[in-house]
Amino acid sequence: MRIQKAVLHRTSMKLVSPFATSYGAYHDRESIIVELYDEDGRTGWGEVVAFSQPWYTEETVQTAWHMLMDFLVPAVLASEISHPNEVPKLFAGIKRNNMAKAGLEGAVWDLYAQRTEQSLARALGGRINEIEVGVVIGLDTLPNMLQKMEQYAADGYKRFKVKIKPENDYELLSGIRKVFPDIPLMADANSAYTLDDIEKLKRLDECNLMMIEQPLADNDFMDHAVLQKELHTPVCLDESIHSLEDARVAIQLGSCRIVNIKAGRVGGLTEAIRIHDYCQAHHVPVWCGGMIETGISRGQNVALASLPNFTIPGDISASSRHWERDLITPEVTLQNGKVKVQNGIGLGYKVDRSYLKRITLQTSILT
Ligand code: OSB
Ligand code: MG
Repeated sequence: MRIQKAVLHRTSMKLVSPFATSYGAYHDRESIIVELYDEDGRTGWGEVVAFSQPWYTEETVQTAWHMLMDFLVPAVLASEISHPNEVPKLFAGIKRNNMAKAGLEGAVWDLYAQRTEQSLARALGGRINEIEVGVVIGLDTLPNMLQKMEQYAADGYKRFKVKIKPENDYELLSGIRKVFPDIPLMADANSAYTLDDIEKLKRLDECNLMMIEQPLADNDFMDHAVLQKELHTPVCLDESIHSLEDARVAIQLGSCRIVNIKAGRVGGLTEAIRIHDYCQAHHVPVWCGGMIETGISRGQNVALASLPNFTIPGDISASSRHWERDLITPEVTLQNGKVKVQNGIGLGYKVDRSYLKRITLQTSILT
């Protein structure tokens, strides 16, 4: 296929409620929606999941816009592509900027699935028809977090992740355990600890967590390995894993026992599948992380999580978890705590163009 045209939409959507992590709180979500046209007039959709500030990775919406405009889109427009796994090779001379790359590569996957008349899930190698999912509760007071958990449990969520930080961890988690003694529960620190906090982290073993996600800094493979040896609770790495190579280092060093896969963070679905396959071969379970994304990225996550080694429910909540109205139809919904994998051709969700127009701040067309 040849990509004839790319349209970049810089958007902003308001969250239904503020979302707080150890880094700070979000009220609005800026993103870049990528729309690609092939030579037959088909359109494929992708989403850049970088945030407005570089707290989660080094990228921002603004850096991604620059990378797409000046390097990545021109590389894709200039090439004949027979399979989306060729897209990372087109970007081989462009270092990192994984989220910008993934936004474009995701749209090529959508086009490829359409051209080969299969669902995105099937094109990626997915097998199952519905996936188990979980929900994330941002940092807040214990009573507020408990109230949210009651509400999400009533919605059908069966796995819960809570954000923690050193000033708010054991009390919070043991408080949750008093009310929900057996619920599948995990905690995400977003790198808020150092190895000096090891005694604090060891105490969390009492809370019977499925895992603790990214306790230490993103480049701290060695310290995570030391920590994992001391903890009964499995460590899961999120921010540390930018590539298959990072996953290999983490698993070989014993830095984690579980890997969180986000296509955006690793440069696209192709690399996500490679990490999935490597983890599967090494008996390391994976799950699909979330980025407070619109339905385009959310829909890709649903497809990705249908691969066989995604054995732990991911942060793939319903559209309504973050949005009053999502960018896709149908929206992602829960049925008995599960999400159906779309079996229509391509992404399987339609982009709501009139809503896209309403949330767009800036558009750019490249040919
Ligand atoms: O660390 O997993 C994370 C959201 C934004 C940035 C980083 C993370 C998260 C989440 C997922 O925890 C929240 C969601 O998408 O509902
Ligand atoms: Mg995380």
